[in-house]
Parts: sequence; structure tokens; C-alpha cells
Amino acid sequence: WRSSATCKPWQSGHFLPRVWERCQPQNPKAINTTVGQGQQVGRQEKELLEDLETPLARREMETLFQEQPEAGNQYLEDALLRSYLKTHLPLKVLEEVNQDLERFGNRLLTEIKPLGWECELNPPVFRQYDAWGRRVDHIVTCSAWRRMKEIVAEEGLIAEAYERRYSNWSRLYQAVKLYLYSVFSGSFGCPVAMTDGAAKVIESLGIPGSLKNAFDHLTSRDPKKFWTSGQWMTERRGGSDVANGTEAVARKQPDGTYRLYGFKWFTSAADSDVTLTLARIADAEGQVRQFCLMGSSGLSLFFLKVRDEEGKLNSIQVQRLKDKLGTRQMATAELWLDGAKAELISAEGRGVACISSMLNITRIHNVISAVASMRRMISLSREYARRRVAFGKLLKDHPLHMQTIARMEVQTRGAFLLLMEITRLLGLVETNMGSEQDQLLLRLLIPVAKLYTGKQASAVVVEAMESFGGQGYMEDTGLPVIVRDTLVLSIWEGTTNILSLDVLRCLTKSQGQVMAVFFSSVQKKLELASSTAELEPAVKQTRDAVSSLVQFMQAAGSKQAVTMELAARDFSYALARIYAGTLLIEHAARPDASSTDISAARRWCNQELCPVATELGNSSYEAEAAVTDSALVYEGSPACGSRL
Ligand code: UCC
Repeated sequence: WRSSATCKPWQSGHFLPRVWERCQPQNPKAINTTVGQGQQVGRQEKELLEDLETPLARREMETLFQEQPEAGNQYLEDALLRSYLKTHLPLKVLEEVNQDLERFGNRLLTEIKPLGWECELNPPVFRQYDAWGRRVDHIVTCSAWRRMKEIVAEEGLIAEAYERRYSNWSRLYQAVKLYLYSVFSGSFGCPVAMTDGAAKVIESLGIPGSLKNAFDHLTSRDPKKFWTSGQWMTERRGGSDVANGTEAVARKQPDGTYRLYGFKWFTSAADSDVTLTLARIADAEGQVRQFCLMGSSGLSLFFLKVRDEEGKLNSIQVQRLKDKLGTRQMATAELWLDGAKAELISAEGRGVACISSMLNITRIHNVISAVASMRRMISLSREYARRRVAFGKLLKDHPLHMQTIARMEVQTRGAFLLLMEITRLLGLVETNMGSEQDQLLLRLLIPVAKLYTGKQASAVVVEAMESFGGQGYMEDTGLPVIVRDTLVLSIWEGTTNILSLDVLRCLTKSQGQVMAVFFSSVQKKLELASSTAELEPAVKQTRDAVSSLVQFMQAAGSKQAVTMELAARDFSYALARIYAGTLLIEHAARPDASSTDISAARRWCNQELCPVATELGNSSYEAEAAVTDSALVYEGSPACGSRL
């Protein structure tokens, strides 16, 4: 067996055949049991290599074909998470939280992970009629799914954020628990997100008397009392365009309540106890007034219980369950509202503005899931690399394989710090400890983080799946479940383009103030880091990117509106990359930072931090570019050829 040092492809005119030839172990006995750089291998690795040395025929029983990657306590194994908490949390909070997270990490492995898998194996089924032909519209969930609900209450996964025992750090602590929980939740993270969002809406309304009971249930730690909430926003005509797509009508009743009529096309976690939903209020003649017909100004927000005290549906019919690519553990349904009793909870016509605090929370949960999926796939991937032998050595001793995982690691670190930053800001804002600047920054960073991490996660989990070779594609490894359940994250809670446009909206609404706060926050963090010599290149790259972004904004100011629209996605990516780079630099400038913290910051900043500026130079955002885009897309398509 030749060491990798002798295996130099560039010395060969016939790259592939030569590499293959050289990498075939002529004699299994000759497999090197020392790691590339001369380190001794661990006991487990040694056993693995010895096992491979024994000829197949002489092995008593073939116990092992492929070693299963098994990561341990996710909290204990997450160096970045632990160093972040150590850096930011007050000592007393850290001590308490640390103990709880270690315990929770063990519970996840021993109890919650098997439940999550059970949810995958036993997805919900829809039973429309009972044995005697009566319409029951029963969504049957498995016992593991129902147990998940109890665990969410026991662990205070919602309660923690509203009890605020750790003041402004409660939100971050809740987010960390959810981050650890996410991939083992069997998609129960979805109802958790919406429940958190509903509690937030009720809290932001000042917990009115009529909603006090619901708030207590939604934030309860008592499994018997705990309720989950849905978020029924999507109708047939509008997923993104909620304003124009919502047809549901609300009719006022003599007792002041409303009855809702309409069709909800996607209702996630349709087995929830309560929900928030949007509808247009009809006048006394039963008509929806003309000015209310279109646009979000006509939408109002309602709270309703899905079932009555006896468990009967609240004048709701389930049409069918959705057949989804992923998140199959969770029931997503089409629902007819046929006079569902509901309570108006927003001012008339202020439904979208009112539900936006729910959207902001569920978007943060989306970020949590994205980062958690990336982290989990990398953990498994690196464990596998410690056990799997190919071409005579462990995967971890193949530099190209390690480079691939390291690139994913850098992406995940940037995303993780973005997540911590938004939950840190949210904690400050909701305990009245945040400044107006914090509020503005939070408003901007939520859509930025959501859109960016959704895309990152899809790319990273697919890349990580590949690192297991064919095994990554096998259902019973559980890896495809993570991939499937991650792919929805760029769609849920607003697609990448819709959120990019939301970024522009909040720029316009704040008259550019959000950008001033963004730049000043980046600048402050970079200043603090600029004395660390090893970070100089990264600091310079980030400052250059900021200058390019400023230039872009100045240039775009004099262009047509279509320019900003065409640039919206690249612009949002620039914000995400610059801010995440800044956070990585800040983390790497701590006195006790590790060399890997520094490498991560440097590598992140080596990528194109400001994709938008380059594109402006190429005129990709001019009005003519939009015409060319359409021509490119529709070339050869008979339906559109004549129009172009
Ligand atoms: O997918 C769904 C459920 C999935 C399950 C949940 C999983 C969660 C993750 C779990 C992980 C495990 S439910 C469907 C989600 N649908 C969306 O996200 C809709 C996407 N579309 C948008 O976000 C649009 O931008 C709309 C609907 C908000 C645009 O509607 P409008 O009517 O054009 O909105 P405007 O005019 O921009 O905003 C109306 C008001 C404004 O306030 P005022 O009137 O005072 O000026 C906005 O500033 O609402 C305010 N507003 C916001 N405020 C709008 N968005 C926000 C916001 N994000 N934050 C604060």
C-alpha cells in the first residue's frame, strides 16, 4: 500500500485509471493502521481495520457490512454552541442552562429520537366515515406523535420563552433547546413553531381577557393542559399573495362572535387544538364591501378552537390530507370552513399586520430547523468518516472528503451565529431591553436569515447525503427523511423571492433606517475584531463588501423600481453573507477563540460576500434584462413565443 503522498494525480497522464490502480490494496494485511499524518488510530478504528484484514471466508459470521454512524449527545458534541453560550450568557444562567441542556441532550437520544422515527413510520391517516357511515373527519395520529406533544410541554419548549425566568436570555435558551430538538421531533417542530407564533400574537395584543385561557394553554408546561395552534393562511388562490388570495368570509353573529366560511388549502398540523386564520368581514347585508375585496386592507385575523368541548369539529370539514414530499409525520389538510365559530382578534382590516408577529416567530423556527438539519447531517457525516474505509483508509484520512465536510461546516457555523443573533435580539426586544435599532435590525435580519438558511440547508443536506455514498440514499438509514424534511424550509413561511421582496419592503417602510443600523452594527463588530492580526484579511474582505453594497445602493437609487426587484435576491444574499461573516469574525476575535474559529471566519469571508455589486456591473438588473430573462425561459415554448 502506498501512502497518499505517492498518489499524485497530476503526475499522471491518465488520471482516473492510475489513481484506481494505485488505490487498490494489493494485500489487505498491508492496510495502514496509522492515520495520514502519523497519528495513532483509535481503538474502534483499529478494530474496524483489523476486521477488514481478516479474509471473508475465515470470518465466523459477517457481522458488519457498513458501520452505522452514531452521534452522541448533540449538546456536548456541539463545540460552537457551547462556546457561544459560554461567551454570551451570564454565569449563573449558563450554569443552570448547561445542566438542563446536557440532560435534554440525553433525553433526545434515549426517548425523543425513537419517537420521532416512530412518527415517520406511522404517518397520520384520514378517516372520513365511521363504521356506520357517519361523517367523522378524523385525523388519526400515532401514539408517538401524541407523546411528542406532552414532551413539548414537559420541556417547556414554548413556556420558556414566555415565563422569561432568564430575562432577555430566555428566548435564546428556548431557541437552543429547539435547535437540539428539531431533527428528532418527527416534524412536531412545525406545530411547536405555530404555537409559539400564536402565543406571540396573543401576547402582543396584551393578552385580552377572552384569550387569556388560550394563552395559558399554549404556554403551559402541563401536558394535560397544553394546546397547539395552527396557522391557516394559505388558500387556493394565494400562498405567497395572501392579500389577494384570501377568499374566506367572516359573518358577524348577534353575540359578537363570527362564523367563518371558506376553503383553506394548506393547513399544517391540522390536528392542532386552536388556530389563527384570516378572513374578510361581510357587512350587515352579507356582502364583502368593494374596498375589502382585494388587498390585505380587507383582511382581519381570527382565533378559533378546532373542536368543541365534546371533541366535535367546529363546523369544519376535512377534505383530504396532503400527499407531501416530506414532513409526512405531520398532517397537512385541506379544510372547508362551513360556519366555524371564531373570535375577531385584530382591528378590522389589520389582519396581515397582526399576524406578522406570528410570521416572524415561525420564520425564526424555520431558521432553527435549517441550522439543526445542517448540524445533524454534518455530525453523522463526520462520524461516518471515522468508521468507513475506502481505498484502504478511513474516509477521514481522505483530504478531499474532509474538505467537503469542512466547507459544509463553515456554512453551518455562519448560519448558526445568524440564528443566535436574531434570537438574542428578539430576547432584548421582548423584554424591553432592546433599543429602537435592535428592533429595526431584528425586522431586517429575520427574513434575511430565513431566506438564506433555507437555501443553505437544502444544499448542505444534499451534499452531506452524498458523503455516505449509496447508503445516504437508503430510506432505512433515516438520512433521506432529514433531506426531505429540510427541502420544505425554503418554501414554508415565505419562499426565497417573497422574503427577498419583504427585505425591500422593510427598507422602504423604514425609509432606509434598517440599512443604517445594519451598517453601523457591522462596523462596530469589525472594529472590535480589527486588533486580531489573523483576522485582518477577513475584516478587510467584509469591509470591502460593505463598500460594494453601499455603492450598489447609491447606484440603484437612481434606477427604475424593476432594478431593485431584480436585485432583491442577490441583495438579500449580500446582507446574509456580510452579517454572518461579521458574526464569525466577532466570535473568532474572543480571547479564548480556537484556531478553527479563526479558519471558519477566514473561509467564510473568502467567498463572494456581496454578489449584488458584481451583478449590477453586468447590467443584470436593468429593465432589458427582464425581457431577456423571459426570452431565455420561454425560448421554443409555443404559448409564449408570439408575445416576446
Ligand atoms: O406555510 C405556512 C405554515 C407552514 C407551517 C409552519 C412551519 C414553520 C416553520 C417550522 C419549522 C419546523 S403558513 C403560510 C405562510 N405564508 C407566508 O409566509 C406568506 C408569505 N407572504 C408574505 O409574507 C407577504 O409579504 C405578505 C402576505 C405579508 C404581503 O402581504 P401585504 O398585504 O402585501 O403586506 P404589506 O402591505 O407589506 O404589509 C401589511 C402590514 C404592513 O404594516 P402597515 O400596514 O402598518 O404598514 C407591514 O409593515 O403588515 C406589516 N408586515 C410586517 N410587519 C408585513 N410583514 C411583516 C413582517 N414580517 N414583520 C412586521
